[in-house]
Amino acid sequence: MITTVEQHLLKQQRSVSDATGTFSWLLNGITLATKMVEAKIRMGALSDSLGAYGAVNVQGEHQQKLDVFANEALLHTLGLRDSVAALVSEEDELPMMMNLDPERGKYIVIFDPLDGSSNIDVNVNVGTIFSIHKRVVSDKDDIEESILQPGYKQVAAGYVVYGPSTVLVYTAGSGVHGFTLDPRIGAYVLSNESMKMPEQGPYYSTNDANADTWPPVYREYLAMLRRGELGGKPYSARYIGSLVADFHRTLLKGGVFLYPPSTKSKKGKLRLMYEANPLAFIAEQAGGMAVNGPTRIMDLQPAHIHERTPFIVGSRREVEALQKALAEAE
Ligand code: P6P
Repeated sequence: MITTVEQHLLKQQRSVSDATGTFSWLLNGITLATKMVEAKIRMGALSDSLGAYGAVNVQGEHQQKLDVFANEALLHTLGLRDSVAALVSEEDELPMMMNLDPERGKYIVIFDPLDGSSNIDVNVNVGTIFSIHKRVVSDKDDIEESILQPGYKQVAAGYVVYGPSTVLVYTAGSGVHGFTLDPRIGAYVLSNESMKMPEQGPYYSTNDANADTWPPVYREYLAMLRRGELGGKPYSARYIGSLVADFHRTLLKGGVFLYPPSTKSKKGKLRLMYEANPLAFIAEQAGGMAVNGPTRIMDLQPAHIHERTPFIVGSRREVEALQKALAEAE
């Protein structure tokens, strides 16, 4: 008998005291939007949705048509959820205020609607990433305080990787669970319950074209992995250049993904709120680790919604070895 993501979440929700159907209805909005995106991606060049949209987003990136479609799909489906107080999107400069009634607008949803979209035209995996916070109820009820929460306060996080199959991975704080979209019935069906990241993996994943701009300790660390000095065999390299795909492989096979700081960008390239934090939550729930170098990603206090961070995520063995190397290099 199959278990859909909705059934799985409701079963989980029963174990969370103050949870109501509101949260599963919220997640349902996200999964619906990803099915709309998947349908477009699946058509590839046969749909009218490949190529550039002809505008530049807040990140200064040329938007692809699918970036805009994915963003609009999420804004539409989540906009219909009464429980959403505010939405934050990689594609939009400012948060979108929705239901500010503190009695009903209980959640903040933060998302990268289509990460890695430059890969679409070459038929490479792309992904949707989401992070969910509970609204902070305080006397001043400052919605900004509810939006700029550190990652350890997330109530849920997940991603969908669109590839040979379409896979949803999420955590609501009780382990990491994977679902595969069954196109015959249009439902995400449980395929990997309680996913665990291997203690150590065979791969490192990074864009080493940037190696000359990194702090030297990162070059020395990767050379150590290549020589097999962390125990086990010498490492192999895997880099897809699509964060969700590189992360998903690391979750399943183990190893380490790195986007280090560089002289080009001291704070790295990846974004804290809708890339690093949600993937860090999943990594930790699966037994892995996620740091910016010295500091745990989920302990970082965000200063603004699009801030960037160096991002190293993966198996405990590799991340701890990097932190040791950084401490010794100080
Ligand atoms: P680089 C895609 O543009 C992205 O945001 C992530 O999906 C990916 O991990 C990273 O950038 C790749 O960056 O500099 O290696 O091309």
